[in-house]
Amino acid sequence: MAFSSQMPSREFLWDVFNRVDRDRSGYISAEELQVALSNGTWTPFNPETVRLMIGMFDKQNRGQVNFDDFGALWKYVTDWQNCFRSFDRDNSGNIDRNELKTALVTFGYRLSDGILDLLLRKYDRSGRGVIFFDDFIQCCIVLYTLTSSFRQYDTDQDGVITIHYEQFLSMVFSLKV
Ligand SMILES: [Ca+2]
Ligand SMILES: [Ca+2]
Repeated sequence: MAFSSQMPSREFLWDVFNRVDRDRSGYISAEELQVALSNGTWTPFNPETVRLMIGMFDKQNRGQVNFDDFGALWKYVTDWQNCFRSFDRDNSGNIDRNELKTALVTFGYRLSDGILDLLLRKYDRSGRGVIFFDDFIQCCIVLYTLTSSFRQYDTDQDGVITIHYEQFLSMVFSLKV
């Protein structure tokens, strides 16, 4: 895929869309997207990441993406690929602990080493202390979603919130993760 994050031509997108839409239904399902995406390993692309991405661009809430929404999805995936490559300093095809730390600081997170290790453990599916492309996206989306949710309650922005049990439940259950 191209390195540029500019929106490509409609013809180009139409061509990609038709290749991804294997059953020619006019919609890209989670299964079709999963087949089209590559995480640089021989393992299937993380289905949770696919589901999160379809959910973001599926305006009609059908669990599938039509051509109108596909351009935005294509750009989103391309931007993530560029982002991943830029943080994968040693071109190993994965993100190690130091690379993850740099990425999160660049995104504006101030997290302790304990949380960094927690994230690494949770999203390191190979057990080698590294995070692959698909899991990196999931990690960033979940972290972003949790942080946004926390900030809604942290009105004075001191990093501390006091919430009641039911507020906590509604906070957790309203999360799209
Ligand atoms: Ca289809
Ligand atoms: Ca690396």
